Amino acid sequence: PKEIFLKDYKMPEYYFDKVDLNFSLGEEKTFVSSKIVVYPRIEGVSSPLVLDGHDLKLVTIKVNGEELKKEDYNLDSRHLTLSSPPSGTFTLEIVTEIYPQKNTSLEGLYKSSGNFCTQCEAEGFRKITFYQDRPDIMAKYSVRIEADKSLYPVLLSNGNLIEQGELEGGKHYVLWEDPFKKPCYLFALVAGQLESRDDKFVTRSGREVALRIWTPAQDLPKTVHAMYSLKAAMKWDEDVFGLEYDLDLFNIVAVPDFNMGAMENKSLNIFNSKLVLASPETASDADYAAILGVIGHEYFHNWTGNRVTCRDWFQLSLKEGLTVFRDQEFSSDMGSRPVKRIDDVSRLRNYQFPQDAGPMAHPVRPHSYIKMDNFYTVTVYEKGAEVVRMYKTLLGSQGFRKGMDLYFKRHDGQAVTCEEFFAAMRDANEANFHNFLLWYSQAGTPSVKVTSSFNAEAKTYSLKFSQEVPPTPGQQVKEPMFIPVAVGLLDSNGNDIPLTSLYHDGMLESISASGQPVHTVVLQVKKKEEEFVFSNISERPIPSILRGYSAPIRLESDLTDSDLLFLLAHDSDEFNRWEAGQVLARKIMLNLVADFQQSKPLILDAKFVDGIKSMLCDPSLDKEFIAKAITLPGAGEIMDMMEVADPDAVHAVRSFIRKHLASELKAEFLSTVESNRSTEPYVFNHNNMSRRALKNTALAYLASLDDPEITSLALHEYKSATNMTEQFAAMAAIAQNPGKARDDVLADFYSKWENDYLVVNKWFALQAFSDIPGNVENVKKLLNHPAFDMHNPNKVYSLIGGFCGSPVNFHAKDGSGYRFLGEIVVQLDKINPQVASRMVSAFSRWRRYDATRQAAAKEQLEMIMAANGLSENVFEIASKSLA
Ligand code: HT7
Ligand code: ZN
Repeated sequence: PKEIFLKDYKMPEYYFDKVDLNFSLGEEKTFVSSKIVVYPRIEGVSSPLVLDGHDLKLVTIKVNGEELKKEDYNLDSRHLTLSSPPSGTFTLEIVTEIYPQKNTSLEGLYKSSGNFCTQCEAEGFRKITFYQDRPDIMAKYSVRIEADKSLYPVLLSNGNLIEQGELEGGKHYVLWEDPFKKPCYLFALVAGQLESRDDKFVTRSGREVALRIWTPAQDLPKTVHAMYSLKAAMKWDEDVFGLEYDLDLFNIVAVPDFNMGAMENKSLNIFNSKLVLASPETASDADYAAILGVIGHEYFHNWTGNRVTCRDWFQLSLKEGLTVFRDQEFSSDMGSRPVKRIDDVSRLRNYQFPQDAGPMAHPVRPHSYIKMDNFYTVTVYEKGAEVVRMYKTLLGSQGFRKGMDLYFKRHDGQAVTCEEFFAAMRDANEANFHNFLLWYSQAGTPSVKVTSSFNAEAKTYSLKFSQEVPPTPGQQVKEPMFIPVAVGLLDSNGNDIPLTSLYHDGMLESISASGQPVHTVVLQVKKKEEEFVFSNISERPIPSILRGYSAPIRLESDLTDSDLLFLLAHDSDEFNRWEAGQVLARKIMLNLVADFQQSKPLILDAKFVDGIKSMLCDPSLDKEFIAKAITLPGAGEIMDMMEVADPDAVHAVRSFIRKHLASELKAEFLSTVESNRSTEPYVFNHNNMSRRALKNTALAYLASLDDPEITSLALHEYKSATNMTEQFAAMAAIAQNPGKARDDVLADFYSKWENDYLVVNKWFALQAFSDIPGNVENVKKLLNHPAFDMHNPNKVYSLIGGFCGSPVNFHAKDGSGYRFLGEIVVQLDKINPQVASRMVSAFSRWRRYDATRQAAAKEQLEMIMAANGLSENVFEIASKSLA
């Protein structure tokens, strides 16, 4: 397979002006005719025109109306090349034949539950017709679709509906026209038996936009929350960024078979139904929150991605990092900001940090790829969002908004690079961003150490930083990064000390320009070693460093356990309050892991138990915040901090602490469950979600005791639950312990929900993720369950992805978990390479484990590499993992 490099980017030799597509959808085959107005980049210069095409049958090709002969073009398995096209503007007409019914890769045009739909990002359009399939080719499209009327009564594409009518033989047609130029990855087509929930939104300039959410008729009642989310997102983007929707129609279609979450096609967003359909009985609070966030995300792409798009796929974070940042802010404004920040940082630590420390580590803007689909990663998305957040931290809200305004003013209708975004932020604020662009080009999570010292006589308090960016594949030597570190100082009563001035680089700088007291200052750490000295500090403070998690780094400080407990009790920055508890928990867990490995008895520090107790019983705290604060860091996070990851020891320690807390604080947990019951109907709002989150967390702790009294309590909660959040949590609590109660509740749940495939996926995931020893056998059985289907990505993610998330069973020392995944990957790759490559990623950190596990994982990776007809997707991940 060929590796593609950012440094090799070349402007296209030809541009496309107008594209007319004509689809004739059939049961056996589909005909796609395209008529494209082509013009050369340099007038009068003719060079070969290379079109991408994959799995296409070429029927005819014409230039300026004349059919080309075989000798006028060259066709291979991936390209159609016209060696000497006309030197001026010309029309190119191509007819291809494709087979959507056989397309199990779910990219290009395919069928999902009887309906036609498309997925073109990143390079799926080349599976529809021959085209320059690259995002810097932007054109205006018109799309005519004809199909059988009874089978496909609804025919949708981008833009406005211009015309529709009947045809002979029970067929009908529609004509859509999109007035905006777009790259082909934003093209979409949907055809099928669908119905819509209709609503409208009036933009602030008075444009009335028709909103339609399309699903099969029986699912329509479950689209209320999606419609609410869409309208909230439209309003938020106007309020916060002054960005209005630009067409008269916005369609969302929910499909059950989809490789990712959703797709922002211009005015025709296509969604995985998991991220549209919700009712209190079938969807959890987490599902409701995900729907809000993803509907927002795709809608926000209309400006950040569609109106201003990427020059090439290396720039993916230009649209994805920025749009994730925007959806994070949207969700924060709609719910609780600190809780959202905690969730986002946990996700970064649990998934992105390991990627940044492994063989697939790549910069936010990768330097190369074999298969672009493999770079829709947590680094591009989540770390990319952190990079955007840092601009805001450095410039403030108003400065950031000025930068966004300039970005749109300069680049509306263009395909641009990350430098252009950087330049807009810099120029709008006349800012000096030093070497900030390194965040786009250097991979690896920077490690920052900070030490403090207090000088009572001089009334100064110093913070000394030193930073290190670890080597990553292909990047051994790194330069120091520009790191914004938000800092506050607490006095002995736990109050923020007003900060007035500091010495830095031999200069005394004023912190408070307006004379107003400042409690958090953003230090700009730019060198390998750097000191900042606060003046006018009359007592030794406790520092609160990296408030709000102001940069995506690993921070090591000299805070003692009692400092951390103090911050846990008093920090005004809620993120850092939570963080103090997590730092303490991580320290305790790592020490206990060492004890476990040396067969020493496990003893939990009583102060830690007291800290958890006081959080649990503090009525002044937000309940969801308490739920987060009493939840231990994940096993992955702890393994990531070990020299050699030991899943058994981490699992044993985590279980020990959970049981110990449950037995010490049994009365408190019981009263938490009792006092947080409610008989009111389900509402998706922060207060109600917080109550449910705290109750469910307490119940999960209690269930770790494996006590029959608690099992009855959990069963009572399960039976009396009126919503999925509480019903599922109660089932999960019972399912922690093997036995009859577990078997019964799992069977009961399935019989209740067997007709709702999204709920059945939760049931698969719960069983797959279980740490019951030997669970691989149960998962193998579930592969043959009538509700499982390897062709549906959601089912694969639930059952196989869920299994790979279990530290105990996936990493079983006998290699059974690895063997299971190896076999599945080879099978799955034949059906859907994108999904297979996501699954094979579970092996990528195999070198982190002991020799026995390493050998077992390596064997599977080698077996996969040797498989016949391996896809480029899986090849790239497996080969890089072995390198
Ligand atoms: N921009 C969308 C990306 C996407 C995608 C990429 C590769 C393969 C399948 C895909 N489906 C959707 C989603 C988003 O981030 O908004
Ligand atoms: Zn996106």
